[in-house]
Amino acid sequence: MRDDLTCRSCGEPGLTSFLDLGSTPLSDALVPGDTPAGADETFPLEVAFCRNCSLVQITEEVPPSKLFVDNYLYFSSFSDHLLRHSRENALAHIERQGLGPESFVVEVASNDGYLLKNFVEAGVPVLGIDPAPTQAEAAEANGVPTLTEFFGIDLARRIAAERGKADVIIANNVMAHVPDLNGFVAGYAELLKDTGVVTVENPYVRDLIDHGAFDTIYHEHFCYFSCSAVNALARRNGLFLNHVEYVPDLHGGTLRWHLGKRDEPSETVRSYLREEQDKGMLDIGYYKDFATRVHGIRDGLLDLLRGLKAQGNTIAAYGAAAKGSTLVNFMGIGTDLVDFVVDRNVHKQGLLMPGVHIPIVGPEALLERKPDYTLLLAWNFKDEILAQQDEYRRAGGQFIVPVPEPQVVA
Ligand code: JHZ
Repeated sequence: MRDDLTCRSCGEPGLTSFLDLGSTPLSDALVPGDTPAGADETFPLEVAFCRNCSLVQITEEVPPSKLFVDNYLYFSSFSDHLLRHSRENALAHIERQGLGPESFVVEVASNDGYLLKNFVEAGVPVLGIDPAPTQAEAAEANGVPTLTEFFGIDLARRIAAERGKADVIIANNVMAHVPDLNGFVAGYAELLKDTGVVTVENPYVRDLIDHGAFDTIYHEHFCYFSCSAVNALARRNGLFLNHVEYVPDLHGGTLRWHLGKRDEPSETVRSYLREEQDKGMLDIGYYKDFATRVHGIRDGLLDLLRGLKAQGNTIAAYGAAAKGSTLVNFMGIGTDLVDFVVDRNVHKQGLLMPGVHIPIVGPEALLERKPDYTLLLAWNFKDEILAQQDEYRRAGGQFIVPVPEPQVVA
């Protein structure tokens, strides 16, 4: 029990800790090639549960200005799968809400404009908000007007006053990144028209736990959401959870929550809330053996990698993802086991994975250097990456998928 902490959402005093991943560097803080070993700053990474509103959250709060502004290199447009998913999402909004030139769509954490560009193409006015300057610049170049700021209630008021209220607010993979959760959600309510809809996507904490996806826990992600936690959070801030969609093949299992100003829940809401209660997700018992399972994954993967190495195999990794950083740092996988990491994101190439300092290069290195095995750190894009690396696989290269349990895929 951490009596020194209160819940980020409901303010309940005391949180129950259930997993300690040690002290790790910031997952997206990739470092230059000449950084000396041991120089990276690390922060405790511990996960806890709120017995009142059931929100899963980390205990440490690294300031967002440290996490997202300097050297934040995540660009949404490097996955074809995510681009397709986002386009479908935009088209569904346009159709369902009957959006047109008089409408107004706002996206929080609009990154490089990967999603809003679809509305722009359809003639729907948009505004992107993202504090990361390089991504915001890329969005502007994509024709997506973008404010380089953190979203919260003050900015929501300012936009509402200057531009009017929004028909649609989209917030994908951002609600987990916010320390002041209530201020953030109150901002949605402030900016939304009475008839408008907010859609929020985030990995589902049920799947994180059930699939052993411990590596999606890192300092950028303050919270890990269930429907029950989102329902309570929305109501506390003037919104209602009205619909839930499940996207199984995105980030290991994602939910899209639809929030609005009227309380008109569809059957999906009742059914998810009931299921979470029936599964025991509102109780610490559900999370208790997670640490044991995570240690099992660590031991299994380290045994596998060390065994392969001892037999003379060469090993690389695919995806300098934030989750990859949690995994290699928690497990202590360095250049003694993995020679290099490949990543399609040109901004990451030439840098080193934080902490363990494995060099990052372009994906062509797999065919050039033909490692016998490649640890798939971006396992959430398994189908896309395996298909794209068909030639490497035909040349004998094999992938290792780390979760839910280490597995070799020829
Ligand atoms: P990816 C991201 O986490 C970012 P990360 C963020 N923190 C978040 O909240 C979660 O998602 C949900 C590369 N790649 O997206 C691109 C290829 O090289 O799984 C990325 O660097 N080739 C906001 O960072 C990395 O892999 C490819 O074909 O854990 C994937 O990172 C593809 C598809 C990706 O997430």
